[in-house]
Amino acid sequence: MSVSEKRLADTIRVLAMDAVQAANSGHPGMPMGMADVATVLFKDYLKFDPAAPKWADRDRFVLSAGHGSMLLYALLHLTGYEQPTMKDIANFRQIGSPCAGHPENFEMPGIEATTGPLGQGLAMAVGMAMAERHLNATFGDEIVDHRTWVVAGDGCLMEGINHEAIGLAGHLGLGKLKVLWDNNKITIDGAVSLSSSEDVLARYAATGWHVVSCDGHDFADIRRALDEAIADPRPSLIACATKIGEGAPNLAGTNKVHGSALGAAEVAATRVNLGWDLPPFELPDDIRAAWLEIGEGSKATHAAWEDRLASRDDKAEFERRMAGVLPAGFSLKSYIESLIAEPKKIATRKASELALDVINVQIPEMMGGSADLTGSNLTKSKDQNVAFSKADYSGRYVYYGIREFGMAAAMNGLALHGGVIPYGGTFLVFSDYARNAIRMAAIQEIRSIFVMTHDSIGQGEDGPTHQPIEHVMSLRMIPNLEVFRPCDAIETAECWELALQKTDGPTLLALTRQNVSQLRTDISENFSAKGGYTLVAAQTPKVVIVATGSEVELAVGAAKLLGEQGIAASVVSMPNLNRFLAQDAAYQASVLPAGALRVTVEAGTTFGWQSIIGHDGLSIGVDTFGLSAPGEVVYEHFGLTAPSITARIVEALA
Ligand SMILES: Cc1ncc(C[n+]2csc(CCOP(=O)(O)OP(=O)(O)O)c2C)c(N)n1
Ligand SMILES: [Mg+2]
Repeated sequence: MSVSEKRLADTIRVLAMDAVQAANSGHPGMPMGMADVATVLFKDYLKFDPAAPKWADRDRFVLSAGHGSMLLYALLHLTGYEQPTMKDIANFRQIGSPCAGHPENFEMPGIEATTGPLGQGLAMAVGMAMAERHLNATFGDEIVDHRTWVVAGDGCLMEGINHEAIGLAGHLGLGKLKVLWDNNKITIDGAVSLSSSEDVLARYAATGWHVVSCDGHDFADIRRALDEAIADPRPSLIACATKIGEGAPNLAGTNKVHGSALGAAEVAATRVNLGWDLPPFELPDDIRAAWLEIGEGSKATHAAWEDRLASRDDKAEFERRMAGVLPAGFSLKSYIESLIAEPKKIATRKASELALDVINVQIPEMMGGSADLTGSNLTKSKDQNVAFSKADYSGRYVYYGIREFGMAAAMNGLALHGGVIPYGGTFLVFSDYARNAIRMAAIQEIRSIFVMTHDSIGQGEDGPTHQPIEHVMSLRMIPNLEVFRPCDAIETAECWELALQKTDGPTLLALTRQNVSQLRTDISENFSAKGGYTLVAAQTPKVVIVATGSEVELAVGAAKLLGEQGIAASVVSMPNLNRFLAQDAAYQASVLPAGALRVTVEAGTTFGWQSIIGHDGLSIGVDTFGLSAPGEVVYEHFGLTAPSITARIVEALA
């Protein structure tokens, strides 16, 4: 190769600088600072094939410092991915260009994860590295043996989630996880020293990581550090000392290059400094050819891998799992029939466990876990008797520890990697801790399944800190997140089935701690799929009571009491409000007939139920924090009993 590494790296610098300048928006400093490290990584270490961006055994590359998105766009373009084109890069941050402000996994192949919320890229990479080890243990070195590389900034390491993520990775001994830290000592406000004086390397070392430092602008030294990292069996933090905005003669090393265009004068000065005389978005032939050659670097490795896969008996099974397709014949039908034969009065968390017992034997790629609440979330199925651990990566149950955010982000990484279907539990009230990862699952259109138990004041004695109030409704506001609150064992099985079938987004199951009666008798179809349906019909009802989860039983009781008073009331179970609101008007009208008083009952905020009751209905719920007492007592206190609900309805009708 005739082009120097410096020149290859400068290509990234110039593209990043010019794209940000054209958009007059973006972050040139990070790509310019990490250009040398990225060049070495892509040239000599990363296993990738731009012609086959979904190649299952490729190394994963996660740009955790997502604000430096131009680094990734430049690399994808230069190494020969179909996208982005130079035109896309010239339209950086504009509508229609896949080169969005931060990398978005659905925009183009080669972007492994959507990043930008600092710290989460690295935390998702932990999940990817877990998936790699699990599939390696299942299918062997021959077809699964790759690394997960991360570029992270000071911000990624400072975020709280970093503690959770590296604790998990260190404990699990994820030696194929290699983090390149852009150690430039600058963040937005200025020097890192303004806000931080911790010994990052000591922290990582204390967590079971291998740490090594290098000069991020010295190609030989970068190679030395990468070689050392690869040789070490532990996950590695490679601290790359860099200068933010390297190449910009006046602004490099300052926070001014973090997040704004360099400006015409500094762009011109940088061109002079780098000896770059071409106009923006034009590349010399020799540089273009050299970068494309780098893109071809793993071609032979990829071809050999395809040959190995082709000769394997388990090829179809491996490909099925990686494609995220459920096993042929997967069904919960006979389990649901068994519930009809023998109805169960159990908590929906227990119903979820029973469903998982049936699901996990049929779907070997299910990977469960809990943030230290296994016995409460009931997330561990009978066949999950081997924990996923350093000693045995074939295990299908993850003890995530008390790391809700870390767990949710790792689950997203597992889902992004593919080949496994992650689910994990905690108390619903702590969904707040995990919330941004839940949101990121929704943005990334991935199948992470969040099992959130103790879903209301019914939680009882632990009191207001542990009793969700606003949670279910606020989670419903996240686009592309399916939120289910099933009312009994049958609906719980239906909701699990829907969660598994949803391949382009996450699902959250809100499940009770307390027992609920089995209410469903008609199992002719998965009624939960419609979001809401008439559970108890009434002839020309005067009242329609819409309820979710544990309150459906109360609604059924209230409807009965109303009937005794000559007031016809139907009951609608609504495990998924958004799904119901997405049904056509005719279906909605059939469930909510005009003229009937609409009442909603949910042991949580009444905010948001206006979408069902309109201006003249009645919403019964809990709009304050809960209180510590046995669950039934708390329900009673808040008027959530069949007689109280009945009285409120009679009053509203008067
Ligand atoms: C969770 C989160 N908080 C805040 C931000 C806003 N933000 C983007 S970059 C940045 C500073 C990051 O510093 P560093 O990682 O050192 O990046 P550098 O300036 O070196 O490029 C901040 C605060 C964010 N993207 N995500
Ligand atoms: Mg920095």
